[in-house]
Amino acid sequence: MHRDAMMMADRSDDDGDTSILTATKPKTKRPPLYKVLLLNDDFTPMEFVVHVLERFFGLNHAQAFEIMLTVHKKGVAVVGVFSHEIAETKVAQVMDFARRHQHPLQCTMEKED
Ligand code: TYC
Repeated sequence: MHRDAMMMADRSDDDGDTSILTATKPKTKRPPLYKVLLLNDDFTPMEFVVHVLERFFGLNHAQAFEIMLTVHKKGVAVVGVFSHEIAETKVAQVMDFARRHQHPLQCTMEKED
């Protein structure tokens, strides 16, 4: 028997096509987003927090005052949602500004679900 015929003797599917097609979605995964959180404390002046929110988060005075009050009453609030890099920059800007003014204001970031 011819060599190839021998090899094919017990294989009906002999063209290398296993007939298993795996459908794959073109993955265009969006990068994760991060919440920037502002934490309450007993010492940072309210006006300073309002200024921080206006300066670094582009909020108008009324919006900034409202979020400051939410943090003051509830202990924490989301002040914005950003890419990882932008969130890191905002946190660093707030932390540096608070440190330079000797206020214990804390700002952190957290991955969105
Ligand atoms: N609790 C502060 C006060 O009574 C005000 C404050 C608000 C501090 C928000 C921090 O993230 C903060 N002076």
